[in-house]
Order: sequence, then structure tokens, then C-alpha cells
Amino acid sequence: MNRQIRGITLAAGMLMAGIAAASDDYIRDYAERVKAADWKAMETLTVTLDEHSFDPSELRFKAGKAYKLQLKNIGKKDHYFTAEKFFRAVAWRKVMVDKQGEIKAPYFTAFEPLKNGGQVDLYFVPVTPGSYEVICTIDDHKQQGMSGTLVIE
Ligand SMILES: [Cu+2]
Repeated sequence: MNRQIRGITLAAGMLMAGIAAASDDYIRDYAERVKAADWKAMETLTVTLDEHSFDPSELRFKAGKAYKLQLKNIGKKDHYFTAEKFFRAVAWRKVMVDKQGEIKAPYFTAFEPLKNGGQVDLYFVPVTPGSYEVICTIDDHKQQGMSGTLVIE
């Protein structure tokens, strides 16, 4: 391989790595951010999922503040709360499922509170300002109205 081709291959490889890093990114220092937040001042917000809506459909969060976001499915069908980019823009403390168990991970993709009263509670600290989409990915639920906006300011 001559030097020029090797140089191009190396540049392409670095570019690919850069793209992968940007699209796969999440809040890597989440543990420090969770520890730094004031959990005694935690704000609790609730979104109900139903056929076919998120209520409210827009939520605003302040970066650096501690939140509990309760997702309640009051519908007769299962629904997803899918907000992959938003979930990578917050520092995760934990997720609690119907007070039966806790899940801890650096980031998530979607939550599915089950039909007829299922509840999932998300504990996090918003980090990266922006406007993020949330949708239900089941069948045509998004087209029927299950989409919303999550804003970090
Ligand atoms: Cu749905």
C-alpha cells in the first residue's frame, strides 16, 4: 500500500470512529452528576400514556436539577415511551418498575409501562440542552398522536 492510500484509509477510519462516537454518545460522567444534584429538591413529573396520546405531550427540564419522571399507562393497550436521544442527554440515577425493582444503567432507549396501570419511574439529571422527540413505536400509534417533545434548557 502506498503512502497516499494509507493516509486516506487512516483518515476514513478516523472519520468513521468520529461518527460512531457522536451518534452513540451518552453522559459518561453520569455518576458524578447524579451525586452533585440536590435530590432533596427533586421535582416529580408525571406523563400518562393512553390511546393514543402522551399527557402532557411537552415537558421542560432544567439542566442540573434532579427529576423523577413517572410514566403511567392508563390505556388498554401497551405503549412505548421511546426517546433515545433524550435518554442519552441525561445523567441516570436509576429506574424503578412499579416499586418492585430498580434498574441502573448508563443510558436507555425506551420504556414500556404495561397496559392497565403499569408504571415506570425514571430518576435522572438533565445535562445536554436541546429539544428531543418522544414517540410510541408500536404499530401506527405515533401517527395517531403518540408523539411529544422533551426540552432541556
Ligand atoms: Cu402506543
